Amino acid sequence: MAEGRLKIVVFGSFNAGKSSFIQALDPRSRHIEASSEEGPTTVAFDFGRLTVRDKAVFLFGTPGQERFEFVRQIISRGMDGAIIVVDATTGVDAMTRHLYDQLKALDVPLAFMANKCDSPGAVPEAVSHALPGEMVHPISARNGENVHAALDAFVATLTAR
Ligand SMILES: Nc1nc2c(ncn2[C@@H]2O[C@H](COP(=O)(O)OP(=O)(O)OP(=O)(O)O)[C@@H](O)[C@H]2O)c(=O)[nH]1
Ligand SMILES: [Mg+2]
Repeated sequence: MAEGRLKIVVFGSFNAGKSSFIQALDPRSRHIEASSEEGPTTVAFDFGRLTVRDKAVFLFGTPGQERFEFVRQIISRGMDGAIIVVDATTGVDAMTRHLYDQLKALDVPLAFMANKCDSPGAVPEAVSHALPGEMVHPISARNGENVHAALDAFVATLTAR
C-alpha cells in the first residue's frame, strides 16, 4: 500500500450495480459508458475517490460484460483490495463465481456487496449463504443505504493488515 492511499477495484456481473455503488460513495465520480438495451453499460471504467479513515481511497469500477476481461486485467494492477458487487435480486451467478475464483487466486483482500436491497426481490441472506466465510455487506447503491458503512468496514480490515 502506498502511504495514505488505497486502490480498491470494484468487480461484479453485468448490471450488478458497480457504477451505481461508486456514484453513491462519490457523487462527483466519473463514468465511461455506452448505451445498451438495458441502459448505460460501463465500457472502460468508473472512477471515484473519497477519504475513509484518513486514507485517500481511489475506487475503480470495472465493466461487467465478459468481453471486457482485458479492461479488468489492466484496471486490477496494483490494487490493495477488491470488492465484488452482487445483485441480491438474482444472486451469485457464474460470472460472480469466475471473478471470485480469479481474485482468490491473487490472494487480494476481498469483500462482497449484496446490492439492490431496497428491492422487494432482494435476498441478501442467499448471497451470504452462497459465499461461506466471506464478508458480505447488504447495501442499496440506489438509496445509499449502508454503502459508506460497508466501505468503512472493509477499509478497516485493509489498514489493520
Ligand atoms: N433497485 C435497485 N436498482 C439498482 C441498484 N443499484 C443499481 N441499480 C440498477 O441496476 C442497473 C445497473 O446499474 P449499474 O450501476 O449501471 O450496474 P453496473 O454493474 O455498473 O453495470 P455494467 O457496468 O454494465 O456491468 C441500473 O438500472 C441501476 O439503476 C440498487 O441498489 N437498487
Ligand atoms: Mg458499470
